Amino acid sequence: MNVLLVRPSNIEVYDLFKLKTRERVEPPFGMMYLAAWLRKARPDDKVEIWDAECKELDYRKMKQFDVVASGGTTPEYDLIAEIFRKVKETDREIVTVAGGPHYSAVPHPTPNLDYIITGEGEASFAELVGELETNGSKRPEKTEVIKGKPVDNLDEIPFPTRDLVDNDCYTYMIEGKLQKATLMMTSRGCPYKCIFCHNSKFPRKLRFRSLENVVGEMRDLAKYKIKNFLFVDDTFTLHKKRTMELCDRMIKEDFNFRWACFTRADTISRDLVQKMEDAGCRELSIGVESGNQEILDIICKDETKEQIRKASEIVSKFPKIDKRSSYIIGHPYETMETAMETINFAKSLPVDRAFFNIMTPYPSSVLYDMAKKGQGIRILTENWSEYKRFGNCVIETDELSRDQIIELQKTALKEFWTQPRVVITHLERLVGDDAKKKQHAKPVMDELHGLDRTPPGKVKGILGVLNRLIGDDENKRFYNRPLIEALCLLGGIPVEELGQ
Ligand code: B12
Ligand code: SF4
Repeated sequence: MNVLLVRPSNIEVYDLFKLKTRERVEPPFGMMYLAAWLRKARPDDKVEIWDAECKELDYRKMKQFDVVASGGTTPEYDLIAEIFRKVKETDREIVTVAGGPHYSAVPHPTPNLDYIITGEGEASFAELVGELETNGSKRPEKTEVIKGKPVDNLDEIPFPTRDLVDNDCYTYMIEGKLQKATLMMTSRGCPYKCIFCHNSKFPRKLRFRSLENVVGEMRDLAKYKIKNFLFVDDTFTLHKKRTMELCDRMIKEDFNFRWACFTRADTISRDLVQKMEDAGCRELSIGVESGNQEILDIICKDETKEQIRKASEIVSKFPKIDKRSSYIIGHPYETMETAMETINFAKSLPVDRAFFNIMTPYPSSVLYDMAKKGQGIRILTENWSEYKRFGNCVIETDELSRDQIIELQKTALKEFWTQPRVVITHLERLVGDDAKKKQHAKPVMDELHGLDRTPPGKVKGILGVLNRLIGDDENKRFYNRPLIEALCLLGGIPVEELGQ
């Protein structure tokens, strides 16, 4: 059988960012796993992956395939539906299959779609391709839904098919530079049930790959000249001993990778972060979500503000690691006061980069069910393409309107990023050891020292210095983008005026 896996071009998902550019492109990882299993289960099949993020799709060439499959997240839904429409327009006989997080949550029959596989797709997709071969690619009258069977022993899944994609297309911001990078996943599942997350409604059984298997995949990365990656485990540091052992192996093998990961505050300890830094960790993302303990309890974060503060203090001692903390505005029962508590909590932590998302009730979460019932939060639209967390809002809470939530996101950006200490840290990073740059930035930094707030009247001057230090270095511009946007907001300057 000839099988094609297609990843949509999802740049449109990011349209609502002011700057309409993406700073990174991740590989179509789920599809690379599907292809890996298919090759193992059915070595005689021909399988290809086309990634519209890297290369425009050529629908005429699709005629050569028996099966075309695609999938993705909720805001990608319309893009995927359009792919299936065009596939069927090209040739109705091609069998279409969808999967991934959105279709798992909303497996509704759809025109142009023959099959949906929910959950982890590897084994069931290969099985379906086998059945299609046996029955001569017979298509069902109406979309048929198949429940995916997860693979228990993750070591049985071959490494994702990096040979089927153009690895040079994929990048990640590491050490302030956009670099060639890939994704790695050492475990599946998460024992927590934060109500806004996929895991709250569709928990995956927690499974770990053996360290030998993970290290084997890392050795394999040399073939593709890949030196950087993002671990996409839900919580990379879930089991401290295992994480320490993995880092020890990475150090012993002398891999010299630079990598990023997601974690939870309650899994952080000094010795662990030290080991991670030694093994090449250069970015740590912590989901803080809220600065109000009652809200943290409502969303089932299962964490205290104290734990978050302690973890932030620990990671602040590791200068090589970029700390990303993320917050959400628009939780169920959120009020102006609780949202401001979140903003002030973020400001009080010793972190210099914070990201504020607007709560979005993805249909794969318990939050969606609460929002449908109006439990402290309500859904305003089910137009899935609007389900993005930046600059758009599809909800209101009992106390906050949609517009107030959008405004609060801007307030958060402005309040956090224009703190003099945050501005100074970013200026210092741009200056580095360069004496000339230091001299140029010194007057502005001196003016900010000791202040609680950046005076709006100083914004133009700071932006001038920032722009000069950044010059035409796109990496530096991306890295400092939130700071630039926040300063523009504070100074009442349209971002577009800066020519970005
Ligand atoms: C890395 C990541 C990102 C990266 C890159 C994603 C990418 N590769 O394009 C970034 C940061 C850009 C990102 C952005 C967003 N993300 Co994200 N992301 C993830 C994360 C952490 C890992 C994804 C991954 O590689 N998983 C590993 C692979 C193996 O799993 P998988 O992709 O799910 O694939 C398996 C199955 O889904 C299925 N499958 C997948 N595709 C297909 C196709 C077919 C045909 C079949 C049969 C089966 C199938 O089989 C695969 C193998 O088992 C997941 C959480 C998670 N742990 O999975 C969230 C997750 C996918 N993201 C999510 C969300 C909400 C978003 C955003 C919408 C958030 C936003 N900013 O607005 C955006 C959307 C961007 C987009 N392009 O769609 C949600 C999706 C929920 C939903 N209902 O859609 C998740 C599940 C997080 C969560 N826990 O809720 N994300
Ligand atoms: S948000 Fe993170 S900790 Fe919470 S359930 Fe999802 S993956 Fe687990």
